[in-house]
Amino acid sequence: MKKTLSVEGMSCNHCVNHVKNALADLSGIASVMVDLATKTAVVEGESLDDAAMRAAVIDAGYEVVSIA
Ligand SMILES: [Cu+2]
Repeated sequence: MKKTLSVEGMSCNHCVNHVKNALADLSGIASVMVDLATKTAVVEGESLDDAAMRAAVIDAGYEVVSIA
């Protein structure tokens, strides 16, 4: 399964890593790719919990606009 999160608030590579690590720490997530230019995080894994992913990104200090 693969999902794309639209994330607001990232301004540099530090932010990218922060979001990436926050998502990678969640269970069920196999890989995370965060792109600063498109403001997206693409996650792949066995089971992706939208609410958990949203909470992790918010906890890290960023906003999730959508999950598709
Ligand atoms: Cu930053």
